[in-house]
Amino acid sequence: MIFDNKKIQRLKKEYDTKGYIVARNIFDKKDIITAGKDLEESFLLRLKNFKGRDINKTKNNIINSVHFMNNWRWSKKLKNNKVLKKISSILLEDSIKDFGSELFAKPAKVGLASPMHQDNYYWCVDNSKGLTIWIALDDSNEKNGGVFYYDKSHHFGLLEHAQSFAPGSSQTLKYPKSMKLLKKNIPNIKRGDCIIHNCLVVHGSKKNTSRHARRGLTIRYIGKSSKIDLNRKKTYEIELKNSITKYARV
Ligand SMILES: O=C(O)CCC(=O)C(=O)O
Repeated sequence: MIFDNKKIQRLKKEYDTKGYIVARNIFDKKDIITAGKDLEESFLLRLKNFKGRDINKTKNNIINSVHFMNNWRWSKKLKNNKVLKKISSILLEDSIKDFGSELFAKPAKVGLASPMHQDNYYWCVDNSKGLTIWIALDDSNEKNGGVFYYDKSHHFGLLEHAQSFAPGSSQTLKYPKSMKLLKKNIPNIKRGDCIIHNCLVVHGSKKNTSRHARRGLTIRYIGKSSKIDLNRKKTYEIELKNSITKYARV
């Protein structure tokens, strides 16, 4: 796909309207396959015995999510994609600042759900200029717990959240029924495609009960002019601590 200015402006319009877009064929498929192999055969193996709040496992001890992927060489490589950087800056209407990288590995049969949420409830970015680039390391769709979105939900601003007690996704919307007003969509995407979503759009994913893994690597950017609201961050950290303590007891 060619991402000329006209195409990018069209994507921006869609992003502003819906809160997310799908960008296909940004990466070389071969690179994504190599990255996926490196993840399984090297990076995740090294984390096997890692303990701490930044990694979450299923009940049978398979890694479900990793919240510090910045050091993985493939995160660095994929993050360097010039087209992605240009699109991100245009969508944010600002220069971009790196805001970390995560893995949602969602293994076959046992992959955990992510309750519906807005990323900015976790991030606490004061001006809400933030986005996530969700890169599909496997095909992702309704059958294997693909990410769902509520179209236009970013227009609601930051919504109230409550503790979810789900490992790796501690927060969820306090009033989920409010989303019934909106259209729910699960983009059907192929390995190497990506979804770019606004940090205020409501999204989540169901369990993966299929025979196929559904690995998504996220790269996140905020605006250069953005600051972290430290009071809100403090509240969130307390909620997270409570959630982890309670989860550890069950
Ligand atoms: O990959 C998933 O299942 C959830 C992703 C997510 O919540 C996010 O990228 O913020």
